[in-house]
Amino acid sequence: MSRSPRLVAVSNRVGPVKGAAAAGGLAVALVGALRERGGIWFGWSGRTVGAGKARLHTEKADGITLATIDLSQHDYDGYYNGFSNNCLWPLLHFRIDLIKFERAQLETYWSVNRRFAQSLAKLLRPDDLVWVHDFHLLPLAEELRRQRMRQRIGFFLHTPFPPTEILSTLPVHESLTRALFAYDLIGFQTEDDLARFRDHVVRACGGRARGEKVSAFGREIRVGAFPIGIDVDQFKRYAFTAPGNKEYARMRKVLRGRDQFIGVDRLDYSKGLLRRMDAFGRYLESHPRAHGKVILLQVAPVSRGSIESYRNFRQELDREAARVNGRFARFDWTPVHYLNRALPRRTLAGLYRASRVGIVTPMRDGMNLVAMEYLAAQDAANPGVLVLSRFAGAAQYLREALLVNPYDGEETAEAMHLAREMTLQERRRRHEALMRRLEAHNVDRWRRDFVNALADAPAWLKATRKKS
Ligand code: GDG
Repeated sequence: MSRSPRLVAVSNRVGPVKGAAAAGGLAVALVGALRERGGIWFGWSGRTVGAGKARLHTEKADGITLATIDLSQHDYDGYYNGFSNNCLWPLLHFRIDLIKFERAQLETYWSVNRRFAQSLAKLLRPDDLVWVHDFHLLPLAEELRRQRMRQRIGFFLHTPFPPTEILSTLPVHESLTRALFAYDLIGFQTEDDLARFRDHVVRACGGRARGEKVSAFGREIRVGAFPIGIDVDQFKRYAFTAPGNKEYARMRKVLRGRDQFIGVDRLDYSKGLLRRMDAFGRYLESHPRAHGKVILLQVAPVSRGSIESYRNFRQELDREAARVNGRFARFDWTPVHYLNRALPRRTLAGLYRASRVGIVTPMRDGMNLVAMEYLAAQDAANPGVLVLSRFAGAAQYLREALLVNPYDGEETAEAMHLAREMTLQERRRRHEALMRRLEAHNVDRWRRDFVNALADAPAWLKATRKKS
C-alpha cells in the first residue's frame, strides 16, 4: 500500500505547535492534520527585518517542520497592513466604503506571495498535498506554478466570498480570480459563499459552473463548501476543569446573581460591536426591570491597531460603551464591562459558561468560532442561550440559536430579552440540537473533508492538458 502523501499547510502566520490547543483556531486544526501526515507548516515568521536580510528558518516540533520567512517593514506594510487588511478584508466583508486600493501595495502583496512561493518550492516533494489558507495568499498557487510546482494545491477562504457586484469594484478582480484557477480545489465556509463564487466566475469571467466543477481561464478546478468547526470536547473540558472552572466560580461570585451577556470578538468593524452596544442600550431602555440585574461583558482584544479604520472604529466603540454606561449606570451597577485585552482561552471558557446569554452579532462573518465555543462551554443541564447574527456563516447550520438581523437594533434588543427570559425546557431543547450540529461539524471533520477532497482532485497536468 502506498503511503499517504505529506501535507504542507501555508498560512500568513505559523501558529504554535506545542501550545496549539491553548492558541485555538487554525492551530488546533492544522497541527492535528500535520501530525497525522508528518508535514510542514509554512508562513511568515512574525519578524520584520532590514531589506535584503529576510531568511528562511526551519525547526522541528513534534514531528512537524515549521518553516518561516521574515519580511521587511516595507513588505509587511504593503502586503499585510496594506492590500490584505486595508483592501481585501473590507472587500470580502462587503464594506466597499472602507476599501483603500493602492497599486503599490498590490505589487508588494504579489511580490511577497512570489517570495513565499520561491522559498516554499525548495521544500516541496512531488507528491505533497499543499493546503493554502486565506486571503493573504490568493496568488500563491499561481506563483508556485511559475516555479514549476505540479503538486495538488488547495485553498480555503476563511472569510465570506462577496457578491460579484462588490468584487467587481476591485480594479484587479480579474487577475486575482484568474490566480485562483491555479489551485486544484477551492473551499468556502458556506454554500452561499460557494454560490457567489460560481456566480462571479460565470457573470464576470465568462466561465462555467457545473456542480463541483468550475472552469474559466482555460482551467477546470474543483470547489466545495467546508464549514469549519471547533474541537468541541476540548472546549467542554476547558469550561469544566480547572482553571476554566476556577474562573467560572470567580465570575459567578462577582456576578452575585446578576445575569451576564457575553461578547468575545477581535476589535474589528465586521463584528458588529457598535450596533451591539446600541442594541444593549435599547434593551435597557425598554426593560427597566433589567436595570441592576444584567451586565454585558464585552471582551475585544485590539486587532490590526496600526490601520486607520481600526483606530477610528475603536474610538467610536469607546464612545458608544461610555454612552450606554453614562446613561444607565448606577453607583452600584455598571451595565457594560468592556475589555481591550486578550484573555487566556481557558479563562474565556469559564466566562462563557458563567454567562446566561452569548451575543454574537457580526455584520458579516465567514463562520464565527466564538458562537460555537459559547455553546460548547455551556452546562447541558442549565444552558445559556446564543443570540446569533444571520450574517455569520455559522447561522447556516446553528439554526436553533436566536437568529437576528444586526442592522435591526430593536430586533436584537428583543432577542436579548427573549434569551434572558427563556424557560429551562426551551433552553435545553435548543442547546441539545445545537450541540448535535456542533459535534457533526467539528474541526476534525472539516480538515479531513478538505484534505480528502484535495487528494481526490484531478492533478494539475491532467486538468491543464484537457483544456489545451
Ligand atoms: C476568521 C474569520 C472564521 C477572541 N478573543 C480572544 C480569543 N479569541 C478567539 C476566539 C476564537 C477566535 O479568536 C476568533 O474566531 P472567529 O471565528 O470568531 O473570528 P476571526 O478571528 O475573524 O476568524 C471567521 C475563522 O477565521 C475560522 O475560519 O470563523 O469568520 O473571520 O477562537 O476564542 N482567544 C483568546 N483570548 C481572547 O481574548 N485566547
